[in-house]
Amino acid sequence: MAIREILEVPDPRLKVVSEPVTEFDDELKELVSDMFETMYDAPGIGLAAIQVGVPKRVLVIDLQPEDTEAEGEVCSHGGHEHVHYPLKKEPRVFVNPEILDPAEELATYQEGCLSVPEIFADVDRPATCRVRYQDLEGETHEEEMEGLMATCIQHEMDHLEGILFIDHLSRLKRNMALKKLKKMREYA
Ligand code: GNR
Ligand code: NI
Repeated sequence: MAIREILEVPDPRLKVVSEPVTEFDDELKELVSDMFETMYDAPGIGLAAIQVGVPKRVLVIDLQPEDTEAEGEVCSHGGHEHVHYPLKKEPRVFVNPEILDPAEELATYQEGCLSVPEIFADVDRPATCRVRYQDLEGETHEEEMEGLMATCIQHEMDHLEGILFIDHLSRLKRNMALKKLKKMREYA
C-alpha cells in the first residue's frame, strides 16, 4: 500500500484518454489499493487512475456518508451546536465503466477536483444514470445511480476521457478559476 502523487492542472497527462483494463491481476489490485489510500489521504470522494498517472479505465469512489447510527460528537462554536458523526466507509471500485441511459433531467452540484485544488464551481449533469462496470475479478455488473453518486461517477468517467470539471464551465469562468489557482500557488 502506498500513497501516490496526485497530478494537478496543467499536467498534460490529465488530458490522456485512458485504456481499457484487460488483465484482472495483482497489479490491478495493488493500483486500486493505492488509489483508495491516496483518495482517503487527500481527502476526496472519488479518484480516477489517471489522477495518479496511470492511464487505465479504473475508478474508486467512497462517498463516506455520516454514520448517524453511531455515537456522534457534539461540537459547539459561535453559539450553536451541531453533532459530528463518524464517517461510514463504503469503498466502491469500477473497472471499464460505461454510462447507460443518462436522464434528460439535470442536477447541479458544486464540484471540486483533487487535480484542480481549491477551485469549486457548479456543474449540471444528468441527474440519474445506469452504470455498467467490471469488478476486480472481471465480473460485469449494472447499477442505477442517483444523487451525489450519479454526479461523482460522471465526474470520474470524464477523467477517463481526459476531461476535467472546469471543461464544463464557460471559457470566462474556466480562465478565472485557473487564474485563481495560479495566484494561490504563488502565495503558497
Ligand atoms: O473529492 C471530490 N469531490 C467531489 C465533489 C463534487 C463532485 C465531484 C467530486 S470528485 C472529487 C475527487 C476527484 O477529483 N475525483 O476525480
Ligand atoms: Ni476529479
